[in-house]
Amino acid sequence: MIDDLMDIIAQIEVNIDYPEYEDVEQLTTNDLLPKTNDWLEKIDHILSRVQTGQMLKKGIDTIIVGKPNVGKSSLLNALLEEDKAIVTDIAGTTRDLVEGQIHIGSVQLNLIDTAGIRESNDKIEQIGIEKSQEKLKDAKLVLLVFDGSKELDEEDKQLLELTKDKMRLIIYNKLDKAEANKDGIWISASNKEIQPLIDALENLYQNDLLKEDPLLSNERQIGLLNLAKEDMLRAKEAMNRMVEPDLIEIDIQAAHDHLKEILGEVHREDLLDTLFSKFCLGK
Ligand SMILES: Nc1nc2c(ncn2[C@@H]2O[C@H](COP(=O)(O)OP(=O)(O)OP(=O)(O)O)[C@@H](O)[C@H]2O)c(=O)[nH]1
Ligand SMILES: [Mg+2]
Repeated sequence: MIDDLMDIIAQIEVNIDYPEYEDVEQLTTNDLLPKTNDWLEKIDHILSRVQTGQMLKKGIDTIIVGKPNVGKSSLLNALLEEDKAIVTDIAGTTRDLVEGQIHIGSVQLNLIDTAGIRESNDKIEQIGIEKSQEKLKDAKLVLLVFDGSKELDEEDKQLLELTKDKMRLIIYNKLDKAEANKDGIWISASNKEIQPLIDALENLYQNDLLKEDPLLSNERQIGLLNLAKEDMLRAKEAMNRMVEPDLIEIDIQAAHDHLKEILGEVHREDLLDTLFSKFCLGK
């Protein structure tokens, strides 16, 4: 990420700071607009990585959803390796939310077991179902559980529809009394056979995005990054109003300074190295 930042800074310096390289007087709005768009895109990219990093630190809110009796609480217990939620063969056992945390590699999942979603006349169960639906809205990841020993029915299909815009994993439980005849993750929660799910979770959150990055954690730096974005947006807006390039450069310069502040203690030397290696400045 530091490389990405230095890249933007170096590019701005080439276009704005270093008249020897390109004649500043000749830079027109037409030249600057595509460049500014490009810088904005890069800043947004870094910001989205920062946000992902922050989310991973706090944990990913993961909701276990499904009809009653499919084995949601059994799955929670298997994941937690602890009998935290009550499991019975009575549909509608879980009424309140049951929560627990697990770690998959460096990623924390905040698990929430919920009341099975169905039409119910039971007042207490109905409140539980409403809580499930409320939690579903905020959840970042959905573990949608079906009973693999049965055909999907209308209620299952409604849950597929309800969660279709969410990041989700489709899980078929009770593999011990079923055949894996559909695409999905097949497990047996009550037998603690959940490795395919663990593997799927690992795959989901395993990419270089998540590698430790010193920039991901620092609130001050995130603030500066947002300021740089505002400067760039202002520059872009000025371009659209056909303001003098000189004035537009003031905003770009401000963005540059904010980005450089993020680098803080990173040595000036490194920056020059990047400049020289990328643009052969001064050679
Ligand atoms: N054969 C088999 N039975 C299972 C499995 N997982 C759960 N069960 C059984 O299914 C029944 C319901 O399990 P729960 O975990 O309570 O199901 P739930 O989805 O939490 O149900 P509600 O809380 O009512 O919504 C229990 O009798 C469990 O023992 C499994 O992998 N195989
Ligand atoms: Mg339950």
